[in-house]
Amino acid sequence: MEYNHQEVEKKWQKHWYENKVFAAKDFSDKPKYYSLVEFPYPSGAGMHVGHIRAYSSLEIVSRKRRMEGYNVLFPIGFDAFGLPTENYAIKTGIHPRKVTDQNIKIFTEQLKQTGFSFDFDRTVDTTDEDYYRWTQWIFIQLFKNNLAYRDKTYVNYCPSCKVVLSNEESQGGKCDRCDTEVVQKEKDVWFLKITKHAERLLQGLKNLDTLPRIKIEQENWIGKSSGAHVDFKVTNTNTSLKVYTTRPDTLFGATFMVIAPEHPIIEEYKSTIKNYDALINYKEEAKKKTEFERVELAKDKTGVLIDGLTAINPVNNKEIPIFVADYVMIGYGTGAIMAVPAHDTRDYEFATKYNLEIIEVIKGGDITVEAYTDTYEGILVNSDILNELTVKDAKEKIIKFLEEKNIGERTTNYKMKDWAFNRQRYWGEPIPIIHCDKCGMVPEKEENLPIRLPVVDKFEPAEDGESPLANIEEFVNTTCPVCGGHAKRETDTMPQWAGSSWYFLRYTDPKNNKALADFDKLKYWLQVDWYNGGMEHVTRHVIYSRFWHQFLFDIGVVPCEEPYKKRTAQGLILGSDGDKMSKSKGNVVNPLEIIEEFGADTLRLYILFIGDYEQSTPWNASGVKGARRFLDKILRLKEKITTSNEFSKDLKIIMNQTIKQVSEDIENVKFNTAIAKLMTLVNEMVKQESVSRKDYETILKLVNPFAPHLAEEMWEQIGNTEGLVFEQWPTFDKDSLVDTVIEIAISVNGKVRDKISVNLNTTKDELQALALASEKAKQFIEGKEIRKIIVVPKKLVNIVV
Ligand code: ANZ
Ligand code: ZN
Repeated sequence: MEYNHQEVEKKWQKHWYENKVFAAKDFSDKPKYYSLVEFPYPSGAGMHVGHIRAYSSLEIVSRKRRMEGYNVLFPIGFDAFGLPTENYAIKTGIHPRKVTDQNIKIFTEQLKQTGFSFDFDRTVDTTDEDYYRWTQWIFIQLFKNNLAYRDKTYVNYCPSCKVVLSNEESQGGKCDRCDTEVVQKEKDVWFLKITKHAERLLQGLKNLDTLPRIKIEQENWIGKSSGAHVDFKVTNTNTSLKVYTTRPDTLFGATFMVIAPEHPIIEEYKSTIKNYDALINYKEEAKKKTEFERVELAKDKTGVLIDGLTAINPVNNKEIPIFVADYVMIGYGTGAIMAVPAHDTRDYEFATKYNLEIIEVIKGGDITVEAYTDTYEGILVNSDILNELTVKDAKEKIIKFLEEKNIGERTTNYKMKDWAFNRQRYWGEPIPIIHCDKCGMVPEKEENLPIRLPVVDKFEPAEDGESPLANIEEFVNTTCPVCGGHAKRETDTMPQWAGSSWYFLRYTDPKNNKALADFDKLKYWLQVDWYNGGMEHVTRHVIYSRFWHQFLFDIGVVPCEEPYKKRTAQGLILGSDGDKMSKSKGNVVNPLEIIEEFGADTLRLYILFIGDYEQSTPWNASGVKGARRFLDKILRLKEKITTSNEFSKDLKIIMNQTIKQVSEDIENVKFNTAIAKLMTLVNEMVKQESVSRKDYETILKLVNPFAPHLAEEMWEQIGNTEGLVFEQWPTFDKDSLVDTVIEIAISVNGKVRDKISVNLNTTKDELQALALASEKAKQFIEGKEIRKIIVVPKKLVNIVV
């Protein structure tokens, strides 16, 4: 029998989507389940296999949940602001709005061709005016609550994309999008004060159900450390240099200080410093390096001694030199450090290079070779009041000492920085702020939202990196919402992360025009029960959206403090050569070709069978055919089903085992082993002369989340009139998971006269008794003398008469 996948898949897709079978129902009595996948950027290239893998986990879970009786919200949308569309617009002159609409249409078609059970009526598009109106509204609330501010600072700037990048977007010192080396540029920047939430973002991780590595990445990003501030007096002045240190216990080993090239004390003591020009030159050089180069890469530490200023170590009153070096960052801690070369690797390298004093204060290493950085075993030496103490005790003691003497205090620090939140690009949400000469910066009136992007036909940023909106008079000139006078609009737009920081809220009420979403609907649907997405978004998008959510909770807009209950991340699909799929390598697999040739079900199955879901795994074309053969086998099994509503005797155990394993594997994102088990079961079924109706219905139900078109079709072909979507998920019988009952033959004088079923562990004596009690055997024993009874365990009992 040939399976016409094209016809069958179209038929079911039409049925599902036209009848809105997957529509989530607000306030239904069923328990709710909110499964969320990271929404795609609708690029012109359309869907690739990576998208399918990313959505498949919760596609399977959502289909299973519906069968378990849940009211499931499984939405999808489009994160459509951003550079690729804008760059395409610059190249072709086609307006980004038009490009976006086209791409969304294509993408939606492709998602439907794959059979995803999304609720397509709740689709959101971050570039839609009715959507970004609320993104702007949130920005205004942040501004009013002092969590959005403007400042002049050095920012990461990509000279090729001509945009300011956040730290998150320039990890490794390279532009996230084009890989160009990032440079530091002084700019007027909008910041969101995410650092205010650092501790809450850390605490909120405690209840997040996720893999340790996902938690650790977020923890490292937040980067909490605890230590102390210590004041070092600058010799012969009233000023002191404050440092942040995680190792106040090593204070007696601090033999010099290092400040960042941008440290303000250089300007303050310009006239006292004899080599001011050299310091300025050094600062200019440092500007050319990225933070990554300054902190991580530079094996060869550079620096300049400040000639004319020295400091006093407050615990031993020794005069120590002060250096300027670019391995100290102005934006972290206080921008100044006490250097302890004996126990800090960077300080050690620096001290060796400049021949500075190295004093051992922790016993245990060999400081003539390298810095000794272990803090677990060490005991303090050369440290006066701290001698003989452990590192831990020494820390406590010195902090108390510093606090008593008023020269320092206990402090906590976070590596995380405020979030640079503006871009000089066209295709983004305009920042809804107005600059008035009289009133300063004021937010646009909420009733005037959205501030629409003006329709233009030139999208390029100006050469100096100004936003293209700055050239549009009608946009820029406006009246001040406070005094009514002439004022100018902010012309920068928001970064792409804005729209994705709250989209999951909009899904609960996508068409609301009075609020970003109705509070009761939010209350019904939140939290997101399970969120799946890319590992690379764990530190950026997930932290950003948690920050916005916590803020919205604080101002009473959402009902819970944390948005997500559980988070997983899929691995990449690599090309068959093991490299990352890319056009230039020619190893990209087009999912639509596979859907065309083998069917969406085959593709879905194969993508989940390919390897462990959370690991990267290469593509393998021959595996696709194997997936298709599995489906063909299921199809052919229909020919041999009986009417029985019991499991076939020979299949009962494996049926129960499969139900158990598939159910559990899905919850543990072990889709590959779930499918392997289903394959084993189907092979067993193929071997049988017949299979019961119950056997067949069960395999269809179990396969349904993976290959829903075929499952629905066969379900209908065997006479069911209601679809599989809300059929009950199979349950297993605990007592039928292992084969415990065996058959024993009872023979008289070597001839089999009866067969009995006994438990596997029945003893020899019991077997003998059971044999003698057999009515059938009795007929041949009656009136005769029993000479011998031979028991072969697990096989037979022979009675010799
Ligand atoms: C003395 C010391 C002795 C340090 C020692 C470390 C080891 P984390 O854990 O990352 O927070 N530091 C402080 N501010 C800095 C800045 N702006 N740029 C570069 N380095 C800076 O690191 C805190 C430690 O990093 C601080 O503790 C300081 O060096 C350095 F055996 O102080 B430590
Ligand atoms: Zn004004």
